Amino acid sequence: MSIILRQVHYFGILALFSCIFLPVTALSDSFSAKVQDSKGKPVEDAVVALLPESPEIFPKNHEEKTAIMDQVDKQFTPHVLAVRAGTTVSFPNSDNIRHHVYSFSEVKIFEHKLYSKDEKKTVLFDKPGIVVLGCNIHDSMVGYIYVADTPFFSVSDARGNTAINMLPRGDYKLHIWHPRQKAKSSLPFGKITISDAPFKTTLVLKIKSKKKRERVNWY
Ligand SMILES: [Cu+2]
Repeated sequence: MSIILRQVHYFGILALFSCIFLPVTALSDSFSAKVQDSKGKPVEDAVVALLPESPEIFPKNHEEKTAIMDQVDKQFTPHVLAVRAGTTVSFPNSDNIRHHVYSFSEVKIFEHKLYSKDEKKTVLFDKPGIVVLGCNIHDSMVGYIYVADTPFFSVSDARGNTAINMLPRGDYKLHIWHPRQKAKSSLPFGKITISDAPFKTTLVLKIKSKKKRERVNWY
């Protein structure tokens, strides 16, 4: 296992504050993690997903959601997008040139042939898994969509920070994924428990060095 988890529990003073200031009906709390490489540098574009151990923890009203995977300066933007299964993703083209977006990934195979700025293209991602995006015209374009089997996920920012708020209390399996990690699947990390205090942790992930935005085939 190439990941080391260091948990920092904030019981004690924080728990005391929670007891004093939170209403008795508060049934959720927050999770945050800092993702680092083995040298302690922040890792951007890592997906952290929390899968509830009890299915009843899922929010009852799952609204249809939409998300955007843009194309800007011949790059997919964001580089990594995370969505819940059942989400429709829009693929606008913000460049003044045409793109030809495709995926050969088993999770969702599709193709939007050459299209320009004013055309609207969408895809429904109904199965969980990892989708690799490419452009037939521009080989250097590569993007990823992580389709999560949970509404509880976050993608790390440039400082390696992830945050998930309004988490129902309970036990979760923590998964982490990054396009340049060595393992070929989302890594199950272990269990965490969300109780009556913010849960904070650091995740150390061994990834390949970033020479360029090379294509990594996940299908
Ligand atoms: Cu293109």
